[in-house]
Amino acid sequence: MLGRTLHVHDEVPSTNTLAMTLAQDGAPHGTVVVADRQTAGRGRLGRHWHSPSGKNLHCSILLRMNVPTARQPLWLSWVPLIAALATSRAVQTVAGLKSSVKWPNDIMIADQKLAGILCESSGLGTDEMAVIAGIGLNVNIRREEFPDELRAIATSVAIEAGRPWDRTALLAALLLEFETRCEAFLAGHHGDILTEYMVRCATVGQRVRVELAQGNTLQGRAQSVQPDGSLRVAQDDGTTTDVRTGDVFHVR
Ligand code: BT5
Repeated sequence: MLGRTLHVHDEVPSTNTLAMTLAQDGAPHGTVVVADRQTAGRGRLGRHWHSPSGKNLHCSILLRMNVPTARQPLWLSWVPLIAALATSRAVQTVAGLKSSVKWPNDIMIADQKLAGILCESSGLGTDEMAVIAGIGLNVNIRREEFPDELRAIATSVAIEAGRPWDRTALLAALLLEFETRCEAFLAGHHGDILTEYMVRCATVGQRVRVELAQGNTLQGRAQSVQPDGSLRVAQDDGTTTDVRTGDVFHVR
């Protein structure tokens, strides 16, 4: 059960970093690390995650599952997508707010980022693998409290709902949504999760610009999310590319 072992801290550099250390020391499946504040909260590609005290949810969930080596790449591709789906659903269940997912794992309300996800793993090569799903969800931060560079591009549950929300209730709902979907995925209900993800994914059908890891860019229309979790983009020259990693921008 996710959260049966719970580490709660006032302040850590990064819940993901602490969760990875705990994983390497043998922490059990479902261990959750929560911190009120992060002094070095991390986004993808070394980016910073703004994590002030007393406002938002910063948590990292350790998934220690037995996944046959051949299926591990698929599992690794899907954990961030499942975490995004679970976060979006939890916000809707608890606060009644509809959000969408920008592929692969940004949770958005009207083009502003409500939550972000950073997944990290270790232990490839054996059947037992440890994946850390780190989730940063803006809960009670007010617009004027965001630093200048985030004010126009970020939002929070409180901004959208017009009142503060209980971070613990959101965490509990998130753990439940995440657990049921991880189990369904590993039990073979991959197609159901893909369908659910596609329904929430605002990227499908959009014109997109994708900045790829190697510094290349491609532009076209996002057609679908593929069973392997990649985003299929039909480019303007008629070719089709399945994007596995990259930063996606919705283009108007
Ligand atoms: C992410 O990266 O969106 C992943 C964020 C994961 C944070 C969680 S918190 C718990 C756990 N422990 C960690 O150390 N990390 C995880 P990326 O897609 O690279 O987006 C990063 C970008 O989002 C930044 O460059 C900013 O533009 C923006 N950003 C930073 N802080 C934000 C915030 N609080 N709300 C919205 N946008 C933010």
